[in-house]
Amino acid sequence: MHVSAALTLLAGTVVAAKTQLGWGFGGSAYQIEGAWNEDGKGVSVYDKWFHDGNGLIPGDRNNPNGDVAADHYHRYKDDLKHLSQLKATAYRFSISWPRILPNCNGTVNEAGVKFYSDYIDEIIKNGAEPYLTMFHWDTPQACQDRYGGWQSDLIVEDFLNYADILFQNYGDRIKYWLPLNEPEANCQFGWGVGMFAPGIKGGDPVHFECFHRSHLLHARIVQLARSKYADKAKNWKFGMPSIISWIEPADPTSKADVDQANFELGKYAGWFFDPTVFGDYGAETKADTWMGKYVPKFSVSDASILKGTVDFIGLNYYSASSASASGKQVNLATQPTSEPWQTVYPAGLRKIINWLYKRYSMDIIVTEIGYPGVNENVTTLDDIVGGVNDGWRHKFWEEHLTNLTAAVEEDKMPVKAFLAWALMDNFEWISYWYRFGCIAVDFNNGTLARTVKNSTVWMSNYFNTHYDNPYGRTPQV
Ligand code: PSG
Repeated sequence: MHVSAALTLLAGTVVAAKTQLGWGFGGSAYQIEGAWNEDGKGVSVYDKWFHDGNGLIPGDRNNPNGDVAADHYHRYKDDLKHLSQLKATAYRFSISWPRILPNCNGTVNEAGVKFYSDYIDEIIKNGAEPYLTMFHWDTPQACQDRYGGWQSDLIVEDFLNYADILFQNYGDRIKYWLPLNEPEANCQFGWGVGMFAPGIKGGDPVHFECFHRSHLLHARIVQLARSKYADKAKNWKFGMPSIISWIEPADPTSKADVDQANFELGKYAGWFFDPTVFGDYGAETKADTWMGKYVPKFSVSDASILKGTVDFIGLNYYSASSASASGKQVNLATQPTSEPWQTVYPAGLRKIINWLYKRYSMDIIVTEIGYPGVNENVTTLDDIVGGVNDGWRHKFWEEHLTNLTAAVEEDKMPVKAFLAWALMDNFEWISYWYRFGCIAVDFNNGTLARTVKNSTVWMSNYFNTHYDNPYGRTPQV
């Protein structure tokens, strides 16, 4: 049932009510907060990783790390004012686990608990619905030192205790919970390949086992919420944001290519989302020659607690590729990007939404989507990395939002929110070079001054003319 079908009579004119769809921005603690050792915060694996001199790009700014980042920890009140100024209705943030439990031994840092309580109040004051991410990869270093972090089942009990603290302290104001952001990427980069903190090169067996553990942990967190906080949890919504690219058949008229593309989509969706919806990895995941070798089996009891532990599919959409039976590839890119792993393909947003809905029949929330800018050699649309007159990002939003609206209005897809990555320029895990922010941060001369990018003003206008606020919050500032 679409709200747009409803008609309201207003002062003699017929006004069609618009579809309700939340919109706003996202961010993660390590990438923006800074204040890495303030107010009782413990060391995270990323603090140690960069302090030890890892992850540096030759020739990049001197020893980049998240020690200061965008200094959001000190400037959050001013930063969050942009939400009301831009009339955003939602904001996704992550909690730094080591601010809450600095030593991984159960001792709570009350200053950390208070910081995020004030933070949530500030989001709400600015009229936005808070989406809380419990974990965006900044594991306490103490958990790594004690038992190898995500390589050990001991992390499950520690994390459950952490989640319980968050439910207890923030459950009166938070409805949308994202326990783990892209746990597969965390496991792959941190413990499998070892290119991100803590740099463990455990290979495929560790990567798959770590992700399997993440699924089981997610299930236990939701189980805890629904048992211990049953009353509130009736209104809570859980999701597991995962990055999934659209895969296009190289030749859409070839059945073999279509089957191949579907198989490849299925193996990723079946790895990331199927366990949370159906209680098991997907058939394609198990059949894949690589994944099939490593995905562990869920026991009958594990499967029963896993099944149904998400209320929406959390889609992080950044990229697309092609697949074919013959190995032929087509280039889908519609515009340049400074990220080597990104292919900008706006039509893929509409297609992946339809594909996911067909598989899961569930609400979909775009939990991340964004564009890092282009480099100085490509200036025809007036955009350089870090620029405010960001024509390329404007094109990026305009084409993706056209596809979003087609999915919602024409295809009748239940997309409930769209969270642009990110609120502000930030530390992109290795460098400040990639500027995903909707608000520019002046890292170049160190002032960290904020300026709203032109494309963001355009996006705000687009959402406010096309969609209604589903959350019923209004700014109190
Ligand atoms: C993006 C890119 C890769 C893995 C994961 C992401 N990769 O290297 O292929 S997801 C997402 C992440 C957020 C980043 C954003 C942009 O959750 O923290 O800032 O990508 O890279």
